[in-house]
Amino acid sequence: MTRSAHIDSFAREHLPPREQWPEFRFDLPELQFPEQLNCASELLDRWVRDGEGERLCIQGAGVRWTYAQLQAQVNRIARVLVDELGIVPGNRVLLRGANSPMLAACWFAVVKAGAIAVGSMPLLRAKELAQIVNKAQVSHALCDARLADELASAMTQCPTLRHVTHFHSDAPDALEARAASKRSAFDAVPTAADDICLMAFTSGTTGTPKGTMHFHRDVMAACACWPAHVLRAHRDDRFIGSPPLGFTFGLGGLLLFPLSIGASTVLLEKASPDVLPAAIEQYRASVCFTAPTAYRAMAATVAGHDISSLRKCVSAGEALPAATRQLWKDASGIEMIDGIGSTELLHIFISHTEEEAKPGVTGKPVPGYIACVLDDNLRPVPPGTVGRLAVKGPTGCRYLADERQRQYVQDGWNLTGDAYLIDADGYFVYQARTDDMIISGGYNIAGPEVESALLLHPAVAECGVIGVADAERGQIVKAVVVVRAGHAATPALAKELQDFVKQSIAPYKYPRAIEFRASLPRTETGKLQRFKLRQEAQSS
Ligand code: 3UK
Repeated sequence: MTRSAHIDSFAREHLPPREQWPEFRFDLPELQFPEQLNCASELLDRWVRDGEGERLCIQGAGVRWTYAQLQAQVNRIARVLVDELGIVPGNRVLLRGANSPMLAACWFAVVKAGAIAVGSMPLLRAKELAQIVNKAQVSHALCDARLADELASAMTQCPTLRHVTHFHSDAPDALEARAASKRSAFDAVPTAADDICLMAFTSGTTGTPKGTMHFHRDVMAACACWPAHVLRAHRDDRFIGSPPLGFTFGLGGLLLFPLSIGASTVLLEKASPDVLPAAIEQYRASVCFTAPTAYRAMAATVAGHDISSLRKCVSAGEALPAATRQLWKDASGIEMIDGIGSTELLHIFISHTEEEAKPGVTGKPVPGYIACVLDDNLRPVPPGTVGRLAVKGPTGCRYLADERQRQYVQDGWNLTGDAYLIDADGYFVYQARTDDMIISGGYNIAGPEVESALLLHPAVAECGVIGVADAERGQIVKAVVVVRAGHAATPALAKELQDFVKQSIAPYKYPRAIEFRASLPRTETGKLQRFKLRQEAQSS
């Protein structure tokens, strides 16, 4: 066994007890990893070593780096971390900034130096930052100078955080200036395959953030499964998209996966649906990662742009409604790849290739993973029956010192909190988050199914469906609807929408209440916050 390279053993000591780990499976030949593995070195240094250093690697924020240039920058930053900031293997380093080449270089420098990269979302406020920093006992932060204030105010409540270094700054003590004076050679710390390299926090809807911990091996496993077997991009592809690198959807899709095949990536600070089509045109991007609502919004605007370079589009984070798949196909000619992933499992574990796409369903287990649908006693349910989604594979949930480990992992299965069924063809069909199922008049109703039905109506731009308390039925189905420009939010439209739903799905599922709004509450990762809609319905 290769010994851990971690000198600071905090993360290892706070892994869940072994008996609470999920079962890990390494069923594919490509999932056999050496005992000593540094994923930063595997993903980056390998190309330079193999004579591919001149390949384009990363673009954005006015930067265009080859693999060799990114490696040189990473090595200089790693020298600053180790020689000046005193980082030792196993230390937790907070990374904070909008997506950019420099943020990516910081991620690689931290991991190459054997430390642990702790991602954060740019919009987090001091209170949330302090929760993460304290939970992970973060000692150092690398922070975009423009986001310095919120971290500075968090620091007053963060005794472990000793060093904050800013980047994207001309200041003499900024990371750029310090790195510029360093040598561009740095040997990766020879970490063990099961040393932790990454902590990703997931907020959920209630309670304090949960920190998931991933090994160097997990990063390589994520690259070996979904990207190789489902996405099937090639080395001349240019990746682009919106999810932040602090969200594992973005970290994988926009950084780890392109580098794992020697392709290039475009990291944009702003990649909202109003600017993404122009960026695709400008960079001639070919593989796009974003959320279902963004594809829906872009479907209306891409006509004005040359997006002919685009050949693969990935949707994740939320269920992809059939109507959105069709709208995007009509607008771009591209059949989307949908995939469900989670922070706990690092990336996508159920998905489908373009050829296997089936509207309204997520797909089948990605090679390397197995999945099933279980009842409340963790017994498999027959096809067509709704139950709890359960997954096993080479990656899985290990929360940092958290009692909620016992909820996510039971009997060796990762239970994602999603209600699913398996259809007659073996496809996994998303129903709702388990907590979001609506029970009305004795029927179980999945809000997203009603949303999908509403989204087929031309007047509906976006919608969210929840259950609200009702004396007679327990709950009734309520739809909160944002109308498309040019349509009036009238009682007549509400009636029309109700009739429209009754015609496409079982009539008992129709929304008995409809409210029109200008926008819906969403997380920074684009997820609809149904709990907020519920809270608002309760208090009104
Ligand atoms: C939901 C989906 C239906 C589902 C993520 C890709 O979203 C990611 O991670 P999170 O931890 O949330 C996980 C939960 O989000 N979900 C995600 N994708 C889909 N539901 N269809 C989908 N395609 O409830 C899941 O349990 O924020 C997604 C890659 C990495 C990720 N971290």
